[in-house]
This record gives sequence, C-alpha cells and structure tokens, in this order.
Amino acid sequence: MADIFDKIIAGEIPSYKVYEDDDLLAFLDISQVTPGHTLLIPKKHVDDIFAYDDDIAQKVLLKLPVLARAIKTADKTITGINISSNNGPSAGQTVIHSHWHLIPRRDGDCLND
Ligand code: DGP
Repeated sequence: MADIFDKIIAGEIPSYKVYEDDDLLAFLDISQVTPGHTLLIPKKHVDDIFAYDDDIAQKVLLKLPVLARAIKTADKTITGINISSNNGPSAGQTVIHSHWHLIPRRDGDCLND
C-alpha cells in the first residue's frame, strides 16, 4: 500500500518541492520545526535505513551535504543545521518511508533551551 510520501512523489498530495531528481525528492516538512525544515527521501520505497542497499545509501548520503549547503545559501540567517533520521516506530518514525530531516538553525533560535 502506498504511504503518504509515495503519494507526494506521485503528485497525488501537494508538496513544496526543494529538490528533485530521478532518485530523490526533497520537500518542506508539513510541521516546520524551524522555517525551511526539509525532508529528503529516496523515491524508491524503502522503509528505513535498515533496508538501505549501497545504491540508496550513496545517493542519499551524498545529497545531504549538497542540500544542506543549498539551504544555508538560500537564507543568510541560517547559521547551522540539524540532520537526523528516525528509523523504526520505537525511534519516533511516524511515516514508514525512509526520510531525512534537515532542520535549519539560526543564532538564538533556542530550540535546545
Ligand atoms: P518522522 O516522525 O521522523 O517519521 O517524520 C515524519 C515527518 O513527515 C513529520 O515531521 C511530518 C512530515 N509529514 C507527514 N505528512 C506529511 C505530508 O503530507 N506532507 C509533508 N510535507 N510532510 C508530512
């Protein structure tokens, strides 16, 4: 059964796309932890990092720094970024389609206070 991110990839659910190629899609998270909070997903359905093959691992992990730089360049107020991935419901994964959170950070945004 298609998950919500499969539907976003298919265009059945709208999203604000940040980046797209044949294998990957990045779009704004619907619940922005900070402005610009972006999700990077492989288009090929894979539940979580435990199911990654080398091809998906290489594509996703090579794209993270590229995307992080692009996000930082697009908004001069961004001074840092949190990158994380929840894998498995016990780790807080709510959408079972592997995704990486890129959460821009700005001086004084106080998320950790
Ligand atoms: P996680 O808890 O790590 O599985 O994060 C799932 C994220 O997916 C959560 O931050 C909200 C986001 N999300 C869920 N449904 C949608 C949606 O329909 N559109 C968008 N853009 N993001 C969604």
